[in-house]
Parts: sequence; structure tokens; C-alpha cells
Amino acid sequence: IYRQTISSDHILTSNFPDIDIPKDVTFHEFVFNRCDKYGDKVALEEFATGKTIKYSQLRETCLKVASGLHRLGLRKGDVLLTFSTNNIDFTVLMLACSCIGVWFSPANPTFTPEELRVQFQQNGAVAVFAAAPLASTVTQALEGGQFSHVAHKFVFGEAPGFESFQKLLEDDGSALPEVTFDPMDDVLVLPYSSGTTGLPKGVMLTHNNCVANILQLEQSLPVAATDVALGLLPLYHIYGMVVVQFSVLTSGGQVVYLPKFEPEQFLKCIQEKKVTLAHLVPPLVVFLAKHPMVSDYDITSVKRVVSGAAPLGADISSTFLERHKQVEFLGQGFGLTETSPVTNVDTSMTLGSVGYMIPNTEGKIVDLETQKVLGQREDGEFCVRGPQVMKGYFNNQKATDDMVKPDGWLFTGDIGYYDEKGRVYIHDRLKELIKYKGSQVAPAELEALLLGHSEVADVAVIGKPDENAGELPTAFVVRKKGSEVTEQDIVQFVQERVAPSKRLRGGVQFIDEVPKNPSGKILRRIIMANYL
Ligand code: 4UW
Repeated sequence: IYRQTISSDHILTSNFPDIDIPKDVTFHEFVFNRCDKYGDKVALEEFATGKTIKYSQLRETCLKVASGLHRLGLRKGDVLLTFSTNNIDFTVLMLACSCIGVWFSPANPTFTPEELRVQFQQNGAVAVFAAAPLASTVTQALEGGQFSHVAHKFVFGEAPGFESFQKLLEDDGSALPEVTFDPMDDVLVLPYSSGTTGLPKGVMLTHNNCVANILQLEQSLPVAATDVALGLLPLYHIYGMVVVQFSVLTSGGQVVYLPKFEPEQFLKCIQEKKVTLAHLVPPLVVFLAKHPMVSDYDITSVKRVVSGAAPLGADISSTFLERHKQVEFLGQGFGLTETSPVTNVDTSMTLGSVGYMIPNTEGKIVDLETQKVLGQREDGEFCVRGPQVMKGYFNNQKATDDMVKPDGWLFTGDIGYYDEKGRVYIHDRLKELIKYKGSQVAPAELEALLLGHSEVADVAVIGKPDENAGELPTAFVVRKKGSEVTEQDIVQFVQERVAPSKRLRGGVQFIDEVPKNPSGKILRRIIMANYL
């Protein structure tokens, strides 16, 4: 298909025709209707335990859990927090929440108790569901008694002080309520993102946002019923949650879950399960492209690889394709938590590009100062508009208004340009966000933590470029007068308080003054230019 993808006013569109996105279907009905077609095929499998669930079991299992949740008193609009690595129960629970209108808010399972506490404070969850090894972190997070709103504590498996998820799986389904939905307005999930500035915020994605994004992906990144997909990327993050889980489950493929990246298990899983489709982030593409251990395994079943969440360089793509000659497709996807997530997919294997807009999605590049729309190969901020754009940040209208304008355009905070065919290239970031191996690190969060250190007078945190990880969180610290605090002290201080992805792996540099503009905003580009 060839379509004109650049209009005369420099607005980019898809090279596929727009599609019909129903406005009246809920997420769970959309998914269940698809699942019903695939009968006794295995839908999900846990590689570590061998546990599976068939397509024919999904609807009934989720409805039982939904009934159990309603029996406990959970109602439409309540928030449920999940603190778990990837497993089948996670997927079942998300769909069960959808059935009764409960907002599903997943937290990063590597969080410390302090980090988890912040998410509880923000989302006011009435129930928490944890993986068994993480139950003690939940207990610590909830200590202190300010969380009387968390009325129910469940665990996948068994843990002291927690009720077992098994109880909900065994519900007889009789308490399932009639719930009326407005899929265009009702929230399905509340993942967290720091957006363009500040601390992580809950992102309200509606049923329709997520249905739309799955339908939009069907032409640009089709999944076949014969596909076996790798379920390694974390389900708490939007890429795992929507793209991995549901683009496969709505197409009849099978997802094999792994709880974390462990090189041998990862390769063994691909080899044994004959994985055909691998959703990856750039450091995993680097691993497959370069690591000697990869040659010890037969991973020739892999035919299509998708990379997203951070830039994938053309050099790494070429090295990867050179080594894995059976791979027919290596494409990049681009998007944000705030766009459910996908806005662009590279279908043309133009290495280094994030590709065309997906159907029903517009794009434009605007001048950083004047916001004037720019033309071919002119550099500016990338903006997107489409049915996958979030409803807004939870309890934060100001941050919503800063990012999404009244005419629907979302300002991504990413910098790039487009070529003569309408393909987009992203090569820089205007926003504060640091990406360590595809995971979000909000500099404002580390800065606030470091300002709490008794010997730190001022600080700025930025991402230092790194070939393997993408970026490494790096602190520029102004010591208090007379302080002799060392780099090691500061690194240690942070390490004890944050998830592994947020550690100061780029180190600490001591400076005399943090460069700021007159209103006190940190001039991160000046720090990068002067010190990196
Ligand atoms: N190239 C350069 C990229 C790219 C990128 C994202 O944590 P969030 O909010 O969201 C994500 C979403 C990942 C994703 C989107 C679409 C897709 O198809 C897919 O899989 C194939 C994965 O990570 O971070 C959003 C920010 O992450 C950067 C960019 O800065 C964006 O604003 N980012 N994908 N291909 N940068």
C-alpha cells in the first residue's frame, strides 16, 4: 500500500488507511470476544512453573475473580494496586478489574517499601495484590498505619498476613454485578509516568484508549495465532501491559512469561518454547547481537523482533540482523505511557527510524520556541494526536494541561524530525526523563531524595549516555560548606533507598553551583555540555 503520509500543512499520517474503532466496547468484552475464537489453545504459560491457561478458560476465570472482588466490596472507580512480576494471575486480575470498572494500578515490582508507599499515597488503593516473594515489601510499605484505605491484601500464592488469590479463583461467580460503562471515559488502568517533568504521576487510560491502541497495532505489527511471544518485559510497564500481553491475546498467539531477565533462562525459554516473536528493549537487542553466550542456544525460531521504550541505533540493528539471519523483521515502536502506548511503528526496516504514524494517529514536529509546525528534516518537538491519547493524569490537571492541548495534540517532550516519506526519527529529549534500559527514572525524584541528605546543598540529576543501558542516572552535587561527603557515600545513600534502575550508575560529580534559569529551573543541557 502506498499512501501520502505528509499533508501540505506538514501533518503526518499513517501509511495504512484509518480503521474503525468502536466507541462502545469495553476492554474486557473486546478481549473476551477475541479469546472465544481460540478455544482450547494455550493463551498464557509461565516458563518457570509450567502453569498455563487456555483461551477457553480466560473469560470464566476472570468473571469469577471479578465476582469475588465485588463480594469483597470493590466497586467501579476503586483503585487496586498490583505489585508483582509477570505471571498468569496478573493478566487475569487486570481483566477481572476491567469487568467491574475497578482501576488497575500496577507498581514496579523492584520498588523499595518507601517507593511503594508513594504510589499507595497517590492512588488511594483499596486493595493490594502482591507476588509471594514481594509480600513482605508490601507489609513494610503499609507499616505506620496511614493506609486505612488499603482494606484488602492478597497474594499470588501464599504469604503470612495475606489472603490467597486462590480464594478469588474459586469464587462461584454469583456476585458478578451489572456494571454500566462509558468506554470513552471510564478508566481501565492507572500506570505511572513522570511525563515531561517532575515526579511520577498516575496516567488515566480509558477502556477505549487501550482498545484503540490494540486495533491500531493490528496492521502495523500483526500477530499470528501461530505466534509464540516472549513475555519478559514487565507487565507493570505500558509496553508489557498493552503491547505484549494484549496484542498477542487478541490474536490467538501464546505468551510465555518470565519473571525477570536472567541470561540463561531467557535463551533457554526461547529455545525450548520456540519463541517466534520477541518484544524487546534496546539492551536486550544488544545482548542478542553481541553476547557470546547466545551462540550456545538455538534461537532460530525467532522470526520477528520488536524494540521500543528507548532508541535503537542503526548500528546495533545491523549487527543484530547480521548475526540472526533468520529474523525477517526487526522493527521499532515508539510511544509513551500517556499514549497507551504506541503512536509509531517502523514497518519498513529503516534502521534508526521509529517509522510511520499508526492508523488514526497524526504527528507533527514543532519549533521548540515558537511551536510553529516544521517541515521535512527540520528538528523540533514531536507531537501526536489520536484515540490512544490519555484521559489525563490522576489528580493533576496542571500536568495534563501542560502536556495535552485543548485541540488534542500531546507534546511528547521528544526531539526529532521526519523524512520525505513521513517516517519519524527521534534522537533527543527535551523533557527531564532518564531511561535506564527502557525503565523510567525521574530526575526530580532522585533530586528530592538527595536534597534530604544532610550534606547536600543542591543537586541536579541527568542521564549520561551509555552504549548498553541507554542512559545512566548521574548526580551533580553541590556539597554544604565544610562537607567532605564522598561519591561513594552519595551512591550508597541512593542505592539503599531506590529501585535498582534508579541507582546512580553514572556516578557523582561535585560542582560549585547548579546552573538554573531565573525561575529556578535546572539547565540540564548546560550541565551536559559542560560536564559530560
Ligand atoms: N525511540 C526513542 C523509541 C522510543 C523512545 C519510547 O516509559 P514510557 O512512558 O513509555 C514507553 C513506551 C514504549 C513503547 C511504545 C510503543 C511501542 O510500540 C513499544 O514497543 C514496540 C514500546 O517506554 O516512556 C516514553 C518515552 O520513552 C522514549 C521516549 O522518550 C518516550 O517519550 N521512547 N520508545 N523507539 N525513544
